[in-house]
Amino acid sequence: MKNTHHDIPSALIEALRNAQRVVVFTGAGVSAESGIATFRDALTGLWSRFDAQALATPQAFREHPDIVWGWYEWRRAQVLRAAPNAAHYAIAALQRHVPALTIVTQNVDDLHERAGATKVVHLHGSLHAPRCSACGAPHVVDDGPATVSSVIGTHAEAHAETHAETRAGSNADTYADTHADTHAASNADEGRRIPPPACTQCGAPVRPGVVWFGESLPSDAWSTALHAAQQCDLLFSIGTSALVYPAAELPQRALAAGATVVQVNPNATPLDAHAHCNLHGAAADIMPRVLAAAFDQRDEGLKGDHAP
Ligand code: BV8
Ligand code: ZN
Repeated sequence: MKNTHHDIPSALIEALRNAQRVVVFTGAGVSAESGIATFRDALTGLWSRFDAQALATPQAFREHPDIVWGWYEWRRAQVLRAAPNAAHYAIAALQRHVPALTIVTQNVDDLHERAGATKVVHLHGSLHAPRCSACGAPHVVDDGPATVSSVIGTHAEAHAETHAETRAGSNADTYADTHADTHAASNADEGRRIPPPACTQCGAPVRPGVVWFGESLPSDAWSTALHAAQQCDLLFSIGTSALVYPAAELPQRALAAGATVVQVNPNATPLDAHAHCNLHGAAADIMPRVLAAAFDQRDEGLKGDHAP
């Protein structure tokens, strides 16, 4: 795609202006500039501290509920302290310009909603929807200040606790951070073991309201996302490594249905070879420029300030 405005290819600007149905498909990278670690980012990614794929499973929760619940509470506390970034706000603004824009996210945070987006489709659930692991009853976690600060261990406590666990040699360490010593020293707010609360209806352990590896996606979320991808004129794939299935199928379904597919990611992914346009950069930098190039200029044109 040639010619640019705000360094955005003019063909993309035209496609977005003319699109009736758009899908914005996001992954952990769209929340990176809000300080939420991505799974695979080599420096800050959660994979490097934990074997996230082992923690994000029903088996890990069955065998080590305190480790898994503590990890999710640590992540939930991070989200409570985070704020939406410019990418979330630009995507929410796009939703107000495009006749039908569906946001489909793999993320379990609520930053799209907090930026003003509506009807966000969560393929992998939410950190804010814990439920009973047995009867499924929704559970409300007390988020008083004491709870949030108790989840974020102090540097010394977390370090001492990790050392004690390591000495105890519990087999849970296969799930805990295998480099706890070094990471605890470099990360004052490392998570800790927290026993999951008991369901107020049946007493079974409460679990995070997310989709774990090996679990099916919520059928209504998946069918809504699949339908939107197959019907859209244009799909943005933003901040995802395109490795987790079946979510990673969505851009492929859009391509197969004849849509224009645009990828926003500072790194290459398997989608690079198939997307019509790869914008290699940070979402918080690129998405505001996409919005400005496509709609601010046309608004200016309408006001007569600048001919489009
Ligand atoms: C299922 C919730 C079936 C928990 C998550 C083929 C078909 C179907 C299934 C499979 C299949 N092959 C393998 C499977 C199994 C598995 C799977 O996909 N495994 C992978 C590892 C190969 N899939 C499943 O198990 C799924 N279930 O298929 O069920 C079934 C059928 C019958 C009966 C039973 C079951 C369930 C998958 C859901 C797992 N749960 N999350 C939690 O969050 O803890 S997925 C988890 O990974 C997160 O949601 C996260 O979103 C995702 C990681 O993906 P990304 O979002 O892309 O994040 P990542 O860190 O990888 O990448 C970030 C990107 O951002 C990078 O590219 C980086 O460059 C970029 N970036 C960084 N900074 C920026 C940026 N981009 C823009 N701006 C920046 N500033
Ligand atoms: Zn219950």
